[in-house]
This record gives sequence, C-alpha cells and structure tokens, in this order.
Amino acid sequence: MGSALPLIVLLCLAIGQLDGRSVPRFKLCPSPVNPGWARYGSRYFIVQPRRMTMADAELNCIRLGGNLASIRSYSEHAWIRGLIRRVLRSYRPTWIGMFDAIQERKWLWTDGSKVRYTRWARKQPDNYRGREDCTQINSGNYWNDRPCTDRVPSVCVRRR
Ligand SMILES: [Ca+2]
Ligand SMILES: [Ca+2]
Repeated sequence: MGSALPLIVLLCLAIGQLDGRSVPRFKLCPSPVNPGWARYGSRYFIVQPRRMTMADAELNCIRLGGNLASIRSYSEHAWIRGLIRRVLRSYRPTWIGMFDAIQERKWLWTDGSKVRYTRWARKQPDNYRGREDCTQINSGNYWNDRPCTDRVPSVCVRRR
C-alpha cells in the first residue's frame, strides 16, 4: 500500500495540469487550487485586464466558473482594490457585478447574492443622462454607476 502513494501523487499532479473544472477529481487528491484566482474568505477572485462591456465581462466570468464580483464588506472592497492594483498596476475603474438595468434604483448582484453592502461615491449613483445601470469600483475609494457599454477591466468571483 505504501508504494501506491507516489502514484496517487503523480496522478493528482497530472490532473492538476488540466482544467480543474472539467476533469473529475480523485477524493484522495489535496484540495484543488485555482491558478490565478486569489482567495478572500471563502471565495476566490480574479482580475481580467481585458477591456469589455459589462455584459461581455459577466459572460467572461461565467465562462471562468463565476460571476462578476459581489462585495460584502469594506474589508473585502479594500482587498479587491489591492488585487486590482497588483494586476493592473493602478487603481483603474473596473466592473463589479452590481446593476440596476432591470428596474432603476433596484440594485442587484449578478451572482444573485443579497445586497448587504454598497460604497457609492458622493452623489452616486446618479444614473447620469438616464443611462447608467452598471457599476465600477475605483472611483477613488468608492463605486460609481456607469453606462454598461463602457469597456474597462473586470473582477470575477467564484465560490470555490
Ligand atoms: Ca441606473
Ligand atoms: Ca454615475
């Protein structure tokens, strides 16, 4: 039995090289890591530098197994800003998952989680010219509603 362990480890390593989401995982393997995803609390986040509209950014996050990021607290907000700065080398405006496109002033998260925390900048959200239904972080240390057709980087979240 002792000789089986190296084989299991090799198998786990080989599987780890493949896309972890589409490959069944052996129970014996150590808990999966998500390459490129950074853990905060019980969730994982990744910054996508490519500039996309909010809808394309959300579709991209879904392809990666998540949604645009929801934010639950100031500490999480601050940590996400730090992650954006590490990846983009500046605090650039970046899509998060909050939108009021279904009904004006009814803000929702694309991942379906309850809105428990917001951090709007002063006089925001202002729905400027009646066409701001999506949300960017890094309006200073705050959030701003912006046209969903803006093309900016984005941050995704997944639960595991
Ligand atoms: Ca709006
Ligand atoms: Ca605005």
